Amino acid sequence: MAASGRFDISVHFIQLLVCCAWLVTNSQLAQSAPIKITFDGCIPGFANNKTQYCCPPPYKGEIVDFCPKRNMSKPLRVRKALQCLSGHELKVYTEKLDKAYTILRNLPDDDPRSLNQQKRLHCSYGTGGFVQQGTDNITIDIHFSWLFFPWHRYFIYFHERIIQHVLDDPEFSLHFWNWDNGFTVHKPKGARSGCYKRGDLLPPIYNITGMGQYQNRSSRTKLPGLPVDLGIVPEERDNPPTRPAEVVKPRNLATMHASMVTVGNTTRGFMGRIYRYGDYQVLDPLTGAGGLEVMGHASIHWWVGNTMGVVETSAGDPLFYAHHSNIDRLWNNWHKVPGGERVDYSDPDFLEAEFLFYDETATIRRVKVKDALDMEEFGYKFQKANDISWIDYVPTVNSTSNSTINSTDSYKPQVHFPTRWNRD
Ligand SMILES: *[C@@H]1O[C@H](CO)[C@@H](O)[C@H](O)[C@H]1NC(C)=O
Ligand SMILES: *[C@@H]1O[C@H](CO)[C@@H](O)[C@H](O)[C@H]1NC(C)=O
Ligand SMILES: *[C@@H]1O[C@H](CO)[C@@H](O)[C@H](O)[C@H]1NC(C)=O
Ligand SMILES: *[C@@H]1O[C@H](CO)[C@@H](O)[C@H](O)[C@H]1NC(C)=O
Ligand SMILES: *[C@@H]1O[C@H](CO)[C@@H](O)[C@H](O)[C@H]1NC(C)=O
Ligand SMILES: *[C@@H]1O[C@H](CO)[C@@H](O)[C@H](O)[C@H]1NC(C)=O
Ligand SMILES: *[C@@H]1O[C@H](CO)[C@@H](O)[C@H](O)[C@H]1NC(C)=O
Ligand SMILES: *[C@@H]1O[C@H](CO)[C@@H](O)[C@H](O)[C@H]1NC(C)=O
Ligand SMILES: *[C@@H]1O[C@H](CO)[C@@H](O)[C@H](O)[C@H]1NC(C)=O
Ligand SMILES: [Cu+2]
Repeated sequence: MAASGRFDISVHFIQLLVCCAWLVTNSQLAQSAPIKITFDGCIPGFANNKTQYCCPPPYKGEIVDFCPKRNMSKPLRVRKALQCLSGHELKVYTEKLDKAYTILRNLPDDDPRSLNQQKRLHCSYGTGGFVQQGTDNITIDIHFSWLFFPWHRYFIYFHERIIQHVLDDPEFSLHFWNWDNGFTVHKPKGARSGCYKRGDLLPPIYNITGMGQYQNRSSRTKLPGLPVDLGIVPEERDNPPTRPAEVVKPRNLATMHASMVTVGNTTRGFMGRIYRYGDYQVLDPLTGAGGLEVMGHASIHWWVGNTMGVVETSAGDPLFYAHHSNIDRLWNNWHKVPGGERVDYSDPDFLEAEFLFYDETATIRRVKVKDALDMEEFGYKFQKANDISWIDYVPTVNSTSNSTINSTDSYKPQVHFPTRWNRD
């Protein structure tokens, strides 16, 4: 960040005045450049010691720039904590998920809005399937770097729009799996709309056999009353132990405290490494990711297991989107945790990085990281939840995250596919 400090102020200034303006000059000035994605020349990716075939279907239309813009005459939609939905609202939401995911599962396989294609897009972005625009063979991963939070914000936002479209329900919101909160507490005095129930169990509405949002998950998820384990570490990912509540509950708190408060008290510690044009993707989360991405986010993927447990299929489990809705919420709330240096990167190579996504009309939209940073522009907010449980936690047990994250930025270049492939 230091090297580009000179440009930070001006870029922020321009950003305030013209959201969505396409800056063309700063990257040359900074003698570096942002990463840009093209779907052309998509190649098979590589993950979990296997070649992964997940390129998007051929696209003939035009790519249309997209910038989220809040409609000021509408209230913000509220993404709520799943464990606090009840009665009629719970029933209606359960039915909406069922209908939406049944439709998405049944769309033709080459429709980019189908659940299968959304899964494959995440797979391409997460296994080195795309090559950086302007390079021959430098592949991209949107994990383990500063791209993690903004990319996933856009990804689930477009997913939400696709669901709104197929349900013809513009108010549909991706309610979140509040897995970070293991404690039911009394509503604080004066609090109105918050959720103060524990949320660290598998959300029951994603576990109804026969419904569209159901997925066969690991044997751990079949044990009623077993809380999630945020302490599953990379070495355990293929065969995570099932640890009981008395072990995981205190450690989950310590892990959230580390990810959000201590390890996460700097931009690097929370958001992950700097990642510019020409940088190689890393395969080791511990050298690139911020605290929450590894200890919290990844542990949940491994705890749920089966399709959710590996990058090439995780976005094929509808629970992915409720999980990432919580990640999106935690990014937003991180800025408000007291202490430390809690600002997003302001480096132009971060702000100007570009991604492509399919919208609800199956049009490819080009988006920029800088337009993802103000969440309210997307037209939603999150219900308040019991974050104070881990903010105020005084560690008495070791978290997993404070010992395993390596925030040193050096890493080994890794190129997996020296030859170009055609679309699979
Ligand atoms: C990766 O796959 C190759 C070939 O399929 C195999 O020989 C090798 O043992 C595998 N490595 C690991 C770590 O599983
Ligand atoms: C903004 O919201 C209002 C009220 O729902 C609606 O009438 C209007 O069409 C919206 N404007 C845009 C640009 O979507
Ligand atoms: C569900 O997943 C488990 C592994 O967790 C597997 O053993 C089982 O065969 C799967 N069941 C079905 C119906 O696919
Ligand atoms: C999820 O559903 C399965 C199948 O109905 C059931 O066996 C399991 O106990 C449920 N999981 C939880 C956590 O209740
Ligand atoms: C972050 O926390 C660590 C210890 O947990 C401390 O040494 C460091 O000074 C803190 N950094 C900031 C910017 O507050
Ligand atoms: C790591 O965990 C230990 C034990 O919980 C704690 O004493 C220490 O302060 C933690 N370090 C950081 C950087 O959070
Ligand atoms: C916590 O971590 C520290 C440093 O890594 C270690 O010395 C200590 O034994 C650990 N404590 C527990 C209870 O595991
Ligand atoms: C962190 O990564 C750097 C660079 O890859 C390495 O030199 C260092 O030993 C690592 N530290 C730990 C604790 O693994
Ligand atoms: C990648 O491209 C560069 C320059 O275009 C070339 O020098 C290098 O050999 C290529 N690497 C591989 C592994 O193909
Ligand atoms: Cu991901």
